[in-house]
Amino acid sequence: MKRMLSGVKPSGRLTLGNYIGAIRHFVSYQEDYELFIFIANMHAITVQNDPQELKKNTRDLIALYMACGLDPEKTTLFLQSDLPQHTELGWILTCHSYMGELQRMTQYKDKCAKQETGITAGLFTYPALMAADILMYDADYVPVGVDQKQHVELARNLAERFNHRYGDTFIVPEPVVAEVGAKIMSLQNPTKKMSKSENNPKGTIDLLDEPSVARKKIMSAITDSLGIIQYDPENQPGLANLLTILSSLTNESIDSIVKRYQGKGYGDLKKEVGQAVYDFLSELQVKYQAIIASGKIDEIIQNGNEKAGKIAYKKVAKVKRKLGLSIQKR
Ligand code: ATP
Ligand code: LTN
Repeated sequence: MKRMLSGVKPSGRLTLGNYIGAIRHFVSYQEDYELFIFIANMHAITVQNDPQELKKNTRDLIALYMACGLDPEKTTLFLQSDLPQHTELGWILTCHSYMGELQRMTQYKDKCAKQETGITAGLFTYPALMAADILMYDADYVPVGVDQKQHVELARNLAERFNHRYGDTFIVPEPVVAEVGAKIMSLQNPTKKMSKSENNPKGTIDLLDEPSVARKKIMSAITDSLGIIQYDPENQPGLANLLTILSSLTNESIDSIVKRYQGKGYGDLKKEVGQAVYDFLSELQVKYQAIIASGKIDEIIQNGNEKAGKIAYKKVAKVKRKLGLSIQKR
């Protein structure tokens, strides 16, 4: 069975973008792959965090992973910060990354453009840590939203570079980016990604939003004045975003939705999207509450940590031998 790995940062409340672009795919892959899904909390501290909030977001993320359908019996769910090998391998790969390579990462460039002060060195080097997360487990595939593809490509380059210098050590992973929903846009600014750390509550649907509030956000989503229902992300990005959300939540193709809406208005479409979001969130939140109430989160993470930890321990030991960091004779 091929191995697949991915993670999400607990950098805020999970959004519908995280679900559509990432988590729903994880769920569909767990039958056919050996799946490792983790909470990338060492990535969350690349920006300043309130410790209580980070804890809450982390527990919520675990519960939401499961509420979305990840089954700890099938998938290894673990917490990055509990396994020190991630930062260890992260450092080693930082030492194999070039400044120019990291400077080219668009996510870093975007963050630089937005918040000119307070950019940490961690924010700059985090793709090397992400590469460590991936290469540690010999993942064949890495499902991500389109914004993360470049980081997986860096992981590929680092794996090849390392293998070339020291002999076969890492599997060269492949990014898997879905065709529909790889980039859900802000409802208020549809040329920008819907993002959990962005402070624009009207543009973002949180998975823990009150369903009726989420429906209102859809009803007031920015569209355009053309008045024609068609899928044209370039000229009608807001409308394309709504079509993508509906298609992702109902599994009806965008083409078929567009056909159904010939001669109808944006208001009708918004109503249907709003209802789909309302139904989805209502059902998800019932499951989320049950998981929180079950008190099983700690045990699930401990089990996942144990399983992942064994692999991580072996991999870092191998890397250290290859690099000449271990001096014991074997
Ligand atoms: P942040 O705002 O803190 O950068 P984020 O909301 O962008 O966070 P991440 O933790 O970086 O979320 O991403 C987790 C996964 O969700 C990644 O695979 C990412 O590509 C995907 N993802 C995030 N936002 C979206 C979006 N708007 N549309 C589709 N996929 C998304
Ligand atoms: N950097 C990613 C989260 C992440 C990840 C990973 C995703 C960290 N390590 C390994 C896939 C594989 C993000 O910000 N979304």
